[in-house]
Amino acid sequence: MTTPMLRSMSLSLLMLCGAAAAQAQVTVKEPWVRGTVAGQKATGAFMTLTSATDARLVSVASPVAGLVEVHEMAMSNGTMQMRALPSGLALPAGKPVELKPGGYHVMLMDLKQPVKAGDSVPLKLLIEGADKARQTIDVTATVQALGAAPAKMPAPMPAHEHGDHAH
Ligand SMILES: [Cu+2]
Repeated sequence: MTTPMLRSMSLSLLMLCGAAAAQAQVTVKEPWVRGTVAGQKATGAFMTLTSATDARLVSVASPVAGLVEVHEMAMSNGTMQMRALPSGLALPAGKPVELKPGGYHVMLMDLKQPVKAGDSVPLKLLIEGADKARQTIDVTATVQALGAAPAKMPAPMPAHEHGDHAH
């Protein structure tokens, strides 16, 4: 007995915005923020971004944090380190870009107070299209408990407590 296979339709990239003033059309999926404990001054925000056209995430702002940066993680001399992306995070047309623990993330620093599971954290994403047109996207991220991380998180991430963090 064979299982009928659905042929995956070849997704020709349906650009919703043709000629008209091309605001980069960006979809934000499952935004969340890792909860913090008392005294913790930094945490990460995660989501999946898909832009219909080539664009980049230039910066992020949030009222809960004094400073917000877009970070990447990379292996350096055998240790996982993170650093700010100086020119933002590229969002290639039609390709989901995942921000997740252990990978790209939005770094919320100088937290004004702990963020607890169930809280909502507003994030304002500044997106720049290939034509340099900028727009902001308001996102509400839900805080998930500190331990609720997907497995890949490199334990409590000492770098997130600043330390050797180079800004
Ligand atoms: Cu970071």
